[in-house]
Amino acid sequence: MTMTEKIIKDLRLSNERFLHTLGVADCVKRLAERHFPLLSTEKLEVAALLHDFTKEYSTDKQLVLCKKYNIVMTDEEAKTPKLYHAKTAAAIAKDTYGVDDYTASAIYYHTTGRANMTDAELCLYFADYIEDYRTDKACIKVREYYQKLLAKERDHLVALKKGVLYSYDSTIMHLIKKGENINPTTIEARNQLVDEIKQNGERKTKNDRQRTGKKSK
Ligand code: DGI
Ligand code: FE
Ligand code: FE
Repeated sequence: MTMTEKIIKDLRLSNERFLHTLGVADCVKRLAERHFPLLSTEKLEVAALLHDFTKEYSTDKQLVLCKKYNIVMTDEEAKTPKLYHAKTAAAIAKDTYGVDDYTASAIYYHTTGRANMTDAELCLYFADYIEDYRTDKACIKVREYYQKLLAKERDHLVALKKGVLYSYDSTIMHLIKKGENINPTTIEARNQLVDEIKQNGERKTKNDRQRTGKKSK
């Protein structure tokens, strides 16, 4: 039995969550092939299959796992049970399935994202948002925005980064509307991408001006 077959057999998820998980596994491979061809798609597929492994566990069961694996949380995170599953799933991925730290970190940050994400973190975070089985409006909008950018941007990495930024904005606005707290990691991640995209744009404009001989204002 391969590792992916074993994980699929071990998953105890509702039908909807199971389909979402398969959707993420498919999407993460496509994202990696497009943007980061050197990444191991096998490892990413394992991360995708495990990313919501504990999502449907009760809060109590999650807390038991947090204790078992010495998962460190800020007081604020501790007040947000929706964030637990990413951390507990990452711990199980390492402990039970021998996933390496680099890959487990993609599971750990798949809900909040973080500033300066690794290539694997970017792929899993975004695949979780835009995979084909996601049908809510916000996800569809992010998916379509990213697809449009792929057609428009010469550098496809810019399309990915802008897509991720749009997803952060969407999540933050959704949480505000619902009167929920916002994890500072997501805010930091959002601000870092805003800076990165701005600097990228300025560098490109400068290079274009140098190529065309046009003076900058
Ligand atoms: O597990 P999934 O449903 O596939 O997706 P996910 O891991 O991105 O979790 C999404 C849920 O997490 C959604 O209900 C919003 C919630 N969430 C994400 N970031 C924050 C958050 N909730 C709070 N309160 N604060 C956050 O920063
Ligand atoms: Fe999740
Ligand atoms: Fe998910």
